[in-house]
Order: sequence, then structure tokens, then C-alpha cells
Amino acid sequence: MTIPVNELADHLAAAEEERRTVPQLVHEHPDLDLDTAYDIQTTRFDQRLAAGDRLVGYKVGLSSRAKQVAMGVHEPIYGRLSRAMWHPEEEPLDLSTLVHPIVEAEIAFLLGDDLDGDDATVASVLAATEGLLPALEILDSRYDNFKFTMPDAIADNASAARVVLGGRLIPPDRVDAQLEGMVLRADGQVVHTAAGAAVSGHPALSVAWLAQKVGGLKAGDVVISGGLTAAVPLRERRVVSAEYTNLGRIVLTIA
Ligand code: OOG
Ligand code: MG
Repeated sequence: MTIPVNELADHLAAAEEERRTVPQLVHEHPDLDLDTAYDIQTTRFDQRLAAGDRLVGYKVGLSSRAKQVAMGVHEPIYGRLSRAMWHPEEEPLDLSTLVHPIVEAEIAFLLGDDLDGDDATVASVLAATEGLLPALEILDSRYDNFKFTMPDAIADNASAARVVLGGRLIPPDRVDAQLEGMVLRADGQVVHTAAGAAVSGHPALSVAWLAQKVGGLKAGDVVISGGLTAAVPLRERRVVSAEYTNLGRIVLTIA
């Protein structure tokens, strides 16, 4: 059966706009494969661009074992980040704009040079990186109960909703991303701890994987490399912070 790509892109876009969830696409389309799922993601993202939004970078998801176990998925996926998803650290987040938001701590890369996709490595990623930043990603799956298969999540732009970036750019030679320690706190309590190596063995390897998948990255792209630990539900929370050894601290306040 052919998959109605445009129709499913509209279906997910409507769910997001109307702040409601829908059943997983695979229930009705069990033969939805990964390539077609990326087509749905692209179609929906192109609609955002046509409406005046702008591509600012990418996200890699399910790149840590903790996330893969939490979501029952075994391989990384990627999604696109747009300017409308950017949330300033200084501004309290209004949860009424979201359905069932969860937050995770990530390491972000800002590219200073174009990066060739073909044989990207940790070394070539670091060479093309202008700096690293601490990040918090707010996920809000468009699926009922935040449950999905890999093609579902890909079609849904990897659950992307908002991204908060720290304000201090750390040059790549000033931090060993795989040894970077992270403490995630919610309302003052430690909820998760990890080192950067939790993400693909090295967060830069996550970026290299992405560069191969999307056929190269551009100077100015921001890439969030994936949650270091399982995510934390945001409802009933007032403040969530991630504190890193060298990247510093990033804080999200809930309105
Ligand atoms: C899919 C996206 C996962 C990450 O950093 O692992 C992700 C999801 O778990 O909703 O963004
Ligand atoms: Mg993430």
C-alpha cells in the first residue's frame, strides 16, 4: 500500500497546532518504512519554512542507551530544528502551549565551518566546530501516551518542540565532550547524572552520524547531539537545570 505522505504530514501538523495527540501512524500503516517516515518529516518541515520559519540546525535523538531503553527503540534518528523552536533561557516556559512536555539535557555543537558528510569523524566534527554549548531539549510527542515506533518518531520530527541553549560558547579544545560530567536537577533534586560518552560513545560521533545521514552540514548549523539520560516530565515542575563540568549551567523555569 502506498503511504499518503502529504496527508500524514498534515495530520501531524494539525495535532501539533491543536495541541492534541493522535494514534501512532503504524497502527494504520504498519508498512511505514524509515525513508517514507523521513519524507513525512521533510514535508511537514517544508510547510513550516513556507510559513516563514527557518532551519537553524538538527537534532539527533535516541543516541544514548538510556534514551533507547526509555523509548524502546534501538537506533538513533534525526529531526530538524527551526527558529520558532528556540526558547530563550531567560524566559519562563508556558506549558499551556504543549501537550505532555518532557525535558532532557544535551550537548549542542555550533559549526563554524561546513562539514562534509561522507567521511565525517569525531576529528572532522571537532575541527568544524566553533564551540559547544549546554542545551535543554523540550520534547512533546504528537502521539498518544508518548508511545511510538521508530518510523512514527521520525515522521514526528523526533518529538521536537523547544530548545534552550546556554549563552556561553566553549571552544572544542577546552572541553573533552566524552568526559564532560552532567547533573540534571528538577526543583533542586538530582534526577539524573551522566558523562558525555553516554551519547554515541562521544557526542561528536552523533554529529558525524547526522552529517552522513543528511549529506553534510553547514557553517552556522546548531546540532543537539541527543539526551544524555532519560527525560524528565515537566508538568508540576518549577525549575529544571543541567550543570556540566566545563560547559556550565543551563536553567529552565516553568511559567
Ligand atoms: C524521541 C526523540 C529523542 C533524544 O535526545 O534522545 C531525543 C523521543 O524520545 O521522544 O530527542
Ligand atoms: Mg533530544
